[in-house]
Amino acid sequence: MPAPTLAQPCARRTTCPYCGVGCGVLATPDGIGGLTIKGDPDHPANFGRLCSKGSALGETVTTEDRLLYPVVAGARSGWDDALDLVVRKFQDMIAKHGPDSVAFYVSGQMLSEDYYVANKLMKGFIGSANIDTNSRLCMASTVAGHKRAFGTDTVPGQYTDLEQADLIVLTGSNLAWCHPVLYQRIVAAKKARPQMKVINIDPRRTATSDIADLHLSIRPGGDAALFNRLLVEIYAQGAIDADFIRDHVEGFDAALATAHRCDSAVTGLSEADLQAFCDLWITSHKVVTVFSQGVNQSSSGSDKVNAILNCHLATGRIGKPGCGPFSMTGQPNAMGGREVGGLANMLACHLDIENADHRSAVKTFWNAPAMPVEAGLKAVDMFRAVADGRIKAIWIICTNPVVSMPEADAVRTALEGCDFVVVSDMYGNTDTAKLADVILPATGWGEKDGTVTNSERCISRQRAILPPPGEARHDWDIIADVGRRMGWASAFDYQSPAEIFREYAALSGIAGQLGRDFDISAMQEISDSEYGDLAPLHWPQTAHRAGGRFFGDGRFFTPSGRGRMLPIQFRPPQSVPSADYPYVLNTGRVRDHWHTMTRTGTSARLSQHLAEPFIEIHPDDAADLGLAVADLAWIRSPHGHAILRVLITDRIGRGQAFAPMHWTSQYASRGQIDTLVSAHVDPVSGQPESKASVVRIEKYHAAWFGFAVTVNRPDAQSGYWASARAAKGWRVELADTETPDNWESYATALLGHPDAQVISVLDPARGGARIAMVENGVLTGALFVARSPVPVSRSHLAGLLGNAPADALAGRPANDQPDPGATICACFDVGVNTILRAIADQHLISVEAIGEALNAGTNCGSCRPELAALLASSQPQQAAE
Ligand SMILES: Nc1nc2c(c(=O)[nH]1)N[C@H]1C(S)=C(S)[C@@H](COP(=O)(O)OP(=O)(O)OC[C@H]3O[C@@H](n4cnc5c(=O)[nH]c(N)nc54)[C@H](O)[C@@H]3O)O[C@H]1N2
Ligand SMILES: Nc1nc2c(c(=O)[nH]1)N[C@H]1C(S)=C(S)[C@@H](COP(=O)(O)OP(=O)(O)OC[C@H]3O[C@@H](n4cnc5c(=O)[nH]c(N)nc54)[C@H](O)[C@@H]3O)O[C@H]1N2
Ligand code: SF4
Ligand SMILES: [Mo]
Repeated sequence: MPAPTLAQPCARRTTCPYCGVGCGVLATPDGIGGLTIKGDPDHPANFGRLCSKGSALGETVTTEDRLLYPVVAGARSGWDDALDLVVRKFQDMIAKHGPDSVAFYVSGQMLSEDYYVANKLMKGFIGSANIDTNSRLCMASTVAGHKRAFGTDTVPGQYTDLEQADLIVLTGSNLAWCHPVLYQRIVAAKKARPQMKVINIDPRRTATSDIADLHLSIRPGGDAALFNRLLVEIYAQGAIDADFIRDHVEGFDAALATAHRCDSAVTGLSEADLQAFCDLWITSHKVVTVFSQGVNQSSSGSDKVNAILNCHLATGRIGKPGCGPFSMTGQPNAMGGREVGGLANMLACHLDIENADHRSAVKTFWNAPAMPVEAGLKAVDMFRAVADGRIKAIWIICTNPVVSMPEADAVRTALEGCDFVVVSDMYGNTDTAKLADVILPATGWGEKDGTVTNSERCISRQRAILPPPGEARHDWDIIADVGRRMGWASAFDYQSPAEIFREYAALSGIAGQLGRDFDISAMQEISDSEYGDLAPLHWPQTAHRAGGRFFGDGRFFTPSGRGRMLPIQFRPPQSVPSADYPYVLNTGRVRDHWHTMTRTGTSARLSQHLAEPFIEIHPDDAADLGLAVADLAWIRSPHGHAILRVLITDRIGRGQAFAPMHWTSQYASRGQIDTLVSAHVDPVSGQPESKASVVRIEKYHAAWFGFAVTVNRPDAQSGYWASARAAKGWRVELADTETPDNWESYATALLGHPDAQVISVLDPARGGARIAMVENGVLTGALFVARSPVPVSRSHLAGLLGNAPADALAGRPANDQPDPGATICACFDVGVNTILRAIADQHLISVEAIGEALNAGTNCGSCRPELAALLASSQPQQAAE
């Protein structure tokens, strides 16, 4: 571990902008506009570790493609004109149709200060509760579950519980890829204490399963039934904590009776697996149940959460070292957004919109002219209201709903038909920004100042290190400016995020007096310089208390002060497979991309791990569908269609499929997965069921397949294409059902090198073509075409860009130069073939040995689960490329 000193004299401490682990980062300007990045050894989330995404942050602060000035109706504008237009349009709508005719759709990636100001403007001043956030797609079921059980939305424990537990149950969480540093903390803890056990519950096997002593391939949606079964077993085996229940819990009898009536066969798990799970849970005294989107993104998400919480309440395994339910937050400030009241059904500081005392306290504190009395529209309903014209103006900040909302094509149509759409983003070319009347350039990570709260309630500073590019402004500043222009000068007269933070901390003190848990009033008089230097700390922060766990003392925030167990009935996913749509489509994340790829897509290193949108299907299903390795397939649902590369694997069950959520129209012709996903929601939380839609899969009958590399961004027009950054340019996969007349002119249009010397080898009889573009003696582009997926070495060709074109048309390295294959270790750029060769030639038998031989896995460690899988595979996998 690095020494706990700053690595370089001018390194600044900040926080990673990706996942909810909330790692501390040391960022040092490199003098040429970029940053060098290291993990902060003193941050309590990561103690110096970073994953592949965090390590690559320096590459993503490029100003390429950034939006540098406001855009109105497609043309450059000044800030005054743009903001005056926003104000005029919003005021017009409000005057004509009332405050509920406008809406804000915001994001768990805004800093708490940005978020607080947006919420204040909408709820206190515009007077509507129509502000909702992408956290509705992410955490809403957990929020609802926590509030039902605890009377408040609180994560009871802290990260050290993961290290102290005897058993960690990971359900609906691919921690190895989505919270990699926490995963590594668990790996290290398990190594130090081999008696520690891990259970992974996920319909498919993932990188996370590698650490599991038991993997349960649960039927999609089965979690509530599984935890109901556990509750029954807990009771049957006498493992309840009778004192804790008597003194601190209500609803036990009803919860148990309902659980008794639930049939655990719906989990699809064998009796032996069910029993093994229950026995291990019951006999391990310190249990942490980690849950994430496999639980939340379900039409029974809130019930799944409460089924889990029931088991922890019944055993008193909550809020004690090594014990508790642990919801992993996704976004860097998903938790902060919950604290500032970003959801349409909440007020700031864990106060409730539907509670008259809470409303009036906030109204008085803000000196607010108007406060809504009931919850606003939740994300899915909000975009439906845009579609049917109830909402006539919407401001979308820091999120890309045309890609990330279910039934995404309907969201697109809704925004196309909306009278007035404003988008604040770092980039002007996102699928959502392209539909905006006004695009406002926002500063991004590395340029802005504020706070975020991670999964364990730790508040950390993000700090500005680089200057804003062009005319970009901070989100809080843009929103406050609109508030002032709307006539509320003093309420939005903020000069700095520190000032906003003080106000927010003061409001939390009032919330504390009203009996709420979120109280950081100890910081309400923090000075600008103290705020500047603020070290990470856990809430609450009051005169009496600093951080710590909740509920171990049996005190809850319900009216009775007791924790509530709920009777939970199993409900299957809403979409039911049929003859037309026989497969259940599960969706989620890959290791090196972040959501809609606006930032990770700019990094060549992060784009090499999985360079193309894909769909995992079982080998037997592939055989039924006539699909072979590397074929393309049409995926159709009742809502839309996509074309994806087929990845045949027994990690996934029969009848199921899995596809990543990341690809957008910037990177693929038809890779947007949310066009397929149904907008069924959980009735309590309003969270969409993003993990269980139904689809049909059919072979895409390509007349030809192609692969190209180019130093320019490719202008792909074919029926299928997917592009990714490479070190010196781009790589692009291609296919179409029609064959172009002339490959050379096709290549010129695609690769855009009109003056290049063209070297080509054409084989019309076999439908093949190999074309290289050479300018000034170096390779600037190459295209390979064949009737079946082209078997050239992607990484080798991408590496030839900008070099002498000697053997480019061979498509493979010469015999004396081995082909590294697809990147596994992003930090040291080590490919799968290199690793497989080293395992075979050097008889490597451990991940550590691979590290010694090749460096792979020795920096961020994100690829260690894949290295383990490569070691474990008795038949080394065929390289993905
Ligand atoms: N690399 C990377 N990391 C990220 C992100 C990213 O975009 N990229 N995004 C961040 C965000 S915002 C979030 S919310 C988190 C999400 O983090 P996770 O929730 O860990 O990630 P997902 O891949 O969405 O889904 C987790 C798993 O749920 C499984 N699953 C599906 N249905 C069920 C079910 O019915 N029951 C159970 N038990 N499991 C099921 C899926 O197969 C999947 O493996 O990741 C955060 N971290
Ligand atoms: N099918 C399916 N769909 C899903 C999910 C799934 O598992 N499956 N997961 C859901 C979940 S959990 C989540 S969290 C969402 C995420 O979905 P989104 O929030 O739509 O995804 P991002 O790509 O993170 O979008 C953030 C946007 O904000 C911009 N941005 C970045 N920083 C800033 C900033 O400081 N200010 C401003 N104004 N803009 C900024 C980025 O360029 C980007 O356009 O997706 C959801 N959708
Ligand atoms: S685990 Fe990775 S993505 Fe998450 S906060 Fe840490 S460095 Fe960032
Ligand atoms: Mo999320």
